[in-house]
Amino acid sequence: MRGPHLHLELRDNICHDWGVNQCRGTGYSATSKPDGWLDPSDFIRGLDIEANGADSVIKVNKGLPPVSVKISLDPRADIDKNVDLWIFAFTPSGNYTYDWNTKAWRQEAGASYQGPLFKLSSYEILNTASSSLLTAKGTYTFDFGYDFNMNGSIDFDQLVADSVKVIVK
Ligand SMILES: [Ca+2]
Repeated sequence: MRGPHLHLELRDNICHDWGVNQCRGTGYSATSKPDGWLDPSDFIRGLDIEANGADSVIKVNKGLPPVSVKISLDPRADIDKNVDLWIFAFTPSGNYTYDWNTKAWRQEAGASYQGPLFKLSSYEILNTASSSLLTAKGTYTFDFGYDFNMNGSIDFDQLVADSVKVIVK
């Protein structure tokens, strides 16, 4: 009888999944997802927010270049779990929430979306070429996250979140 154990697996572009022949090495399993082993990907709650492809901070001059803020979701094992989803913009002219239902920014607080978590490839929530949200100089912070207690409040103890900052000079 096997006891609980920790399995560490390293992956790259060639060795990206269970049972890939090139991955054979110490600890390799010939069986896909053997009993008692967990896919390491299940521990990675994928979400991302970026501005012009940058993950943490970008500096731009006022008006140029245009700024595109995009989000993506790859919740893997957490897919379809009910969540409060949060998309915020903290700006020099106030705080905004991106309403997932209307696909527009609003000034009222509250969740962007409530319901089952879904997969989302790159999706643009702001483009300054067609928005007046990011026209003044200053620091803009965009937060994107979700929590698993669908109650309309942010539950920080189970919040999965990412953030990007845009500094307009
Ligand atoms: Ca909540």
